[in-house]
Amino acid sequence: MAITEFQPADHEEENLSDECKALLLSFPKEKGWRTLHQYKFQGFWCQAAEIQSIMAFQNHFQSRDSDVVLASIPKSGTTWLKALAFAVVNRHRFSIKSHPLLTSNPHNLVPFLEYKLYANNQLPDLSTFAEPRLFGTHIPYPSLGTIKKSNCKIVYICRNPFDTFVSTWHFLNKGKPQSPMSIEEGFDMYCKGIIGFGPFWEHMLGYWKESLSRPDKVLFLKYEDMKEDGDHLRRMAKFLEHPFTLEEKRNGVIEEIEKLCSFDTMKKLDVNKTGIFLKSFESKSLFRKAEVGDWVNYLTPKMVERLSKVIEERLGGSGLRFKVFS
Ligand code: PPS
Repeated sequence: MAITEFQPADHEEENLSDECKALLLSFPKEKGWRTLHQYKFQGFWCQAAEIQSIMAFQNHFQSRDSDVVLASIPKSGTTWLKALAFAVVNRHRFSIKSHPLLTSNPHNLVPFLEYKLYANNQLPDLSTFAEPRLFGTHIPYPSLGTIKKSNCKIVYICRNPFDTFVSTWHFLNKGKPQSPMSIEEGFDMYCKGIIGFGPFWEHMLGYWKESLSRPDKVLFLKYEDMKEDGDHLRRMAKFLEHPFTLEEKRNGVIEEIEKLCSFDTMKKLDVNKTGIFLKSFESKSLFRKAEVGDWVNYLTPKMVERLSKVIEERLGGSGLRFKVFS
């Protein structure tokens, strides 16, 4: 197929390699949320620039057994998970008072494989990273390349689809105030599965099933449970082979980390009020409300009925259940 047939839709598509442009011609294409188009690549929806990064990641990344991979579909609590995991595995390196999380956004401390490390035609030198190396990703489980073959640990955070949708809709519209997408249109696409790294049900099921068959390698956390109590932090520390000692528990280390990574603390930090992450996003857009059940303020009864049906059809029988009210 001639590469010249590929018509870039926006500046993000202009910077693609010829190989990527040629491939895009063969992929199903839909209207994008943030970019003009999104494409179906390896069974999930993705923007063109990310497809190029993911292919580079799949060709070059060599996972180590000691790696820690923090996975999620966007707007499920990724930022929070990154902060918690970074604080847990590095707790002997930094004191709470001068902690890097007070001056850096979690996305800068735990880089995304697809948005950062392999973005913009880069091949990163990861040999200098301190062990355990912490990486973030939205890539679905089947497309994780060597991560699937290694014995590294994966922590997945999952959020109920109602709140995830509302959070996504707000976040993506913030990035394009001139041409916002209506909630009705966004909701229709979400229910059809046409959302970055989705369908959401396939993303969740990929990690859910893996967590059931390899519980020592994949930890499946739920945002709503995490909001309820600190047990998730103890579980995650144990899973990552950095369990809290009795002395740490007595000295309140778990509570200290919880407070450091809490929404209220992080939202108020200067770095998160004024900073930028991933080149063009305002860090403050990562910290909106952080509530369980905020969807009741946005979705009509018809929308709730439709999404409930999708969840039942796609996830019913899997054992995966969601808490949707606080
Ligand atoms: S991203 O862009 O995919 O990394 O976004 P992500 O972090 O996954 O999701 C953003 C939502 O998470 C809320 N948030 C938090 N909840 C609890 N604790 C902490 N520390 C925290 N930080 C961010 C954030 O407010 C977004 O949810 P909504 O419902 O939009 O408020």
